[in-house]
Amino acid sequence: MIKSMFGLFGVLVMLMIAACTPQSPKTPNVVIIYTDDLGIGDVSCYEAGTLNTPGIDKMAEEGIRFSRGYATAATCTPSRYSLLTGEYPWRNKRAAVLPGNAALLIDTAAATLPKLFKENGYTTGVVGKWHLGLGDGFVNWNEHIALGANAVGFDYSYIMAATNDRVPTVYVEDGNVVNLDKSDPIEVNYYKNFEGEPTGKDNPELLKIHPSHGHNKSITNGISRIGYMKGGKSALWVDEDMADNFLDKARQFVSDNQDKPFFLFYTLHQPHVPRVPNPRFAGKSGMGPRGDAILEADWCVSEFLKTLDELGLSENTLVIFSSDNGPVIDDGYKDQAEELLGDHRPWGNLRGGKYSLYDAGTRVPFIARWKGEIEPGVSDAMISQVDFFGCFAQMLGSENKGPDSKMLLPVLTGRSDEGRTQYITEGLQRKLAYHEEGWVLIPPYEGSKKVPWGVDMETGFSTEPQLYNLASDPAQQHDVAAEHPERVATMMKHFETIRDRK
Ligand code: NG6
Ligand code: CA
Repeated sequence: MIKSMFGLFGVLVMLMIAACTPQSPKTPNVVIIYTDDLGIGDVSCYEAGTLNTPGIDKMAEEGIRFSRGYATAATCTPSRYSLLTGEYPWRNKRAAVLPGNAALLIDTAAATLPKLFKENGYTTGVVGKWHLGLGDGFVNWNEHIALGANAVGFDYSYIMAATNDRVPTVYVEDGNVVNLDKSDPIEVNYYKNFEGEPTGKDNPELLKIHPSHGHNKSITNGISRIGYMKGGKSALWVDEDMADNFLDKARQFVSDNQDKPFFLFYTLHQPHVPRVPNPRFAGKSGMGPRGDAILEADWCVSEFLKTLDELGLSENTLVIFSSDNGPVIDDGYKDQAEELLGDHRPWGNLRGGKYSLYDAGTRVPFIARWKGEIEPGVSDAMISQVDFFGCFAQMLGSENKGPDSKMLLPVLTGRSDEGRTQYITEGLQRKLAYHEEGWVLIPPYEGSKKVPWGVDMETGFSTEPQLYNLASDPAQQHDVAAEHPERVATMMKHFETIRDRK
């Protein structure tokens, strides 16, 4: 009797100790799959467009789909900057769409998301589009480039320097141009062509895809780009193979690191221009290359997730899917995106798109899947990519998270609906919109109401303040600023306080 009472007592003591000991933080693998210019209506589980994306939809069925998930900006570089630093992009003067020869944007001394993972024993990798600068502003592509992804926290990097429409059109692996023949050195210039080199402008007969605006400089693979480039023939990429290539590298990274925790930032180039999917996808969407490129991206997502399954990693890997900014139809090449769009609505039921301060500029597909941990469903809580840093700091028990990031792990994993109540998005020319409790205020701005080059898109600028109730008017059809002067004034104050915070 005494013995069994002791036994019971022992069990109670053990239970009490277990209850008091802080739970050791969970350390799943983390993968962020990031598309380029994919709209909220381009993904069929968001129920707006007419394209079918079964791979992404399946991921959403197995995870949590956010109806109010945001990028920080309506263009690429600023959104990526925030995702990796936890800081709003407009706090950094250089965080604008960068040319392919721009210096590394992120300070090597700054705290970053990959560094957070690294400090916690993870192996970190980035595969795909970078667009955050390389080198010191005078990069020599023919030597090792030390200042790059690896200098801001990634153990492994296999990237394109900027975008698929900007030179240099080569891959860079851990700071070295892949397949470079040193006897044919690469030179890059964003102002002046190299003597004797053809351009899209002067040699349209060499092109298989023609520009509609801009994009008429150096030619790679029959496609003229932004910027001039010479040499590096053996290293030039083939656009049709890009998706397969990045997918292979992403899978390889996972397979190489399957026995230890890893963080992978897998950044797809689709459906950014030039839209050149593999011939396997040509004609599959009936919407021309833009739709086909999205189907290709969808296939990449499902193939990648299959790899996690095959390696038995799906229960131990938190996968996030999102996009760097909203959709655009004609972004510089004559690829029939406009003509073949039909009833498809890449922006869903929202207003605007890429470059715009209206909501489709930054409200993007946003899904998180962690089999066995995240209960499948839909969340209407507001969450941003700038919060990833905070979420993972919380997961790993770290205080450091970047200045504008919020610790929203319970929201990301579907355990709470208490998302953001305040948020700032960036449109063109560093102009900002302020969200608060389901309302959005666009302060007055001078400037063109339309994107001032060939893109058919509203900037969102107006010389009068605009106020929309996103809860009742998600399509932003009714500007109610005149009816709510007090709300406009209060929101303006709150906006300025956050904006001017040091
Ligand atoms: C614009 C390009 C556009 C795209 C964009 C960046 C022209 C006329 N337009 O300047 O095609 O490259 O920059 O897109 O050059 S992003 O998704 O990387 O932000
Ligand atoms: Ca983009």
